[in-house]
Amino acid sequence: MPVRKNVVSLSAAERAALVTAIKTMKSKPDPDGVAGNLYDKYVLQHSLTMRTASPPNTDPNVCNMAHRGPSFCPWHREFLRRFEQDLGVPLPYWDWAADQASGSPETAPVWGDDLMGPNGDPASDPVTGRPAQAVTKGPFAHDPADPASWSIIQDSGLPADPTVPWLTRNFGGMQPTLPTPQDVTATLGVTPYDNPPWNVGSQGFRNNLEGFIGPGMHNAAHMWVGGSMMPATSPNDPVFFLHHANVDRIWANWQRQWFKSGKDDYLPVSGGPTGHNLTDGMFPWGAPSTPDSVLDTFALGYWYDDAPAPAVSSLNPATGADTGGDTVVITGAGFMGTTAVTFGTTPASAFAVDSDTQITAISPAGTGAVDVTVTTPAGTSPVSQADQFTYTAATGPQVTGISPTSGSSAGGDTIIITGSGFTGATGVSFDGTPASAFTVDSDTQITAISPAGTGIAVDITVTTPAGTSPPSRAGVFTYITPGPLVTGISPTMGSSAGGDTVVITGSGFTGATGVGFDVTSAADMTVDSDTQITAISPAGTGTVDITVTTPDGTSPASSADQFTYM
Ligand SMILES: [Cu+2]
Repeated sequence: MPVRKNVVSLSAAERAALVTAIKTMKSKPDPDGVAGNLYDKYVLQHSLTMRTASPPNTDPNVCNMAHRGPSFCPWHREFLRRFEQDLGVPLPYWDWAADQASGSPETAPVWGDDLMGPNGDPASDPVTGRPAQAVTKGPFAHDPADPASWSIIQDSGLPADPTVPWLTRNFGGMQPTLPTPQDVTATLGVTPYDNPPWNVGSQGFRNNLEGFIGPGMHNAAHMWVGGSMMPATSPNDPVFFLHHANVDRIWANWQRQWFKSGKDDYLPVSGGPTGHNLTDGMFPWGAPSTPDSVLDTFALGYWYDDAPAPAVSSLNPATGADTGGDTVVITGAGFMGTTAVTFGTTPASAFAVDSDTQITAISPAGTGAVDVTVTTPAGTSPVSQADQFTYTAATGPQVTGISPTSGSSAGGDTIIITGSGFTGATGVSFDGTPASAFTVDSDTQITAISPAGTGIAVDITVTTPAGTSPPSRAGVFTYITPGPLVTGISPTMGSSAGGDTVVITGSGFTGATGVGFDVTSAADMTVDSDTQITAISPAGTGTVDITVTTPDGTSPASSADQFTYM
């Protein structure tokens, strides 16, 4: 699974592979046959989406299919996911707030000649037709003499752009500074995700991150770069994708910060503009590309290099019975997306991720001292003194199994109870009702006779002078009401004169003493097996229930036993 790295962390080989992959997309065809090449497909798709209002026939500057509304975050996540698949290498992100904090964002590594290339040249060149602010160095400089050089495109639905085909940038010209780390922290603190009227005028995290309110964030970074990053065709500048990976990373960190707090949900579920509700198909892809489908980056198969690996800082309690079954609260960090919790090498019997910093787990059986570890796609928690769980020998009796696990509600069944600490047992209980009789066969086995019972599932417990066994899943006994049950008849119709052969299927038929067609007894009957009776119908009219009577009772009437006279 790809890890999206900070662009400053890329190796020279990774920088070269990224630039090659981007330029290669310009030489591949658009599979849709709309744009001139695979890269430009994304330029036109972004521009068209930005020009398409939501709801339809309103103003796209109030809300469009991917901006100025709730789907801003999920739409660009899906857009980048598709682009990254076509790119073939993981997208890095441009952490503009860190560059701003460095004091010289215009010379940050992202603008190196082996990455995105530098700011535009303020001077124009009438000889070549080069406009002011054209990028003249690096991999994405346009050169009219070199057909393989980087060319940007026009969207015919937009006003003509005289700079095309030159990539232009104008650092700080429109917007003097990039957002700061403090701006990022403040934005991460905003909840809920979004609010009515679900557009450019909304309060909430999304509109702060998009930048129409608050410190400007996404919008401010577009404007600080300027030039080709300004119009709806902004993916013309490949830094668009590094910028939006950073925007997506901030959303992922917001999702982690508020994970399971009740404030982390995507909004709206419904009632918002078309394409912006939780399960709306997003423009232009449609379902299954919905906001709901992109909420979990782990599920999408990627995450960012600042996603914390899990770490365990404490257990409560840190000790438990060697038979397992104890509830253990695990505290730490980086638990979002947990795929496994282990006690030593044994998986927890069960676990629930309560928040990014807490997991509740049920201990498996074990011995001695073991490390409790948590695994997410981002890694497994390192073992430490803080994660040690110590098993202690259970005192008193323990039930670890029963056989059979079910019996008659009339009682009288022989139940073998296995476990430990049974020597000297003074009582065996079925949910409070004493066993009719029991024999301690050994320290690990008791034979008990079930009492009559009415409960569906009851706990069998053993009491000795050392205590009573705790109820456990292994000791649950199910009472079954005995008696015959009819589950089918064939045929389901016959003559009103009687004399038809009817095969009755079901259970508990052994020892049957009668078959009724309502209140009239069958003319004849043969018990073929415990699950089948062959009967001869008596004369009758209308629709009747066929019932079977044994010494345990009479089968209840049901739709499965209905026979119609014709
Ligand atoms: Cu956009």
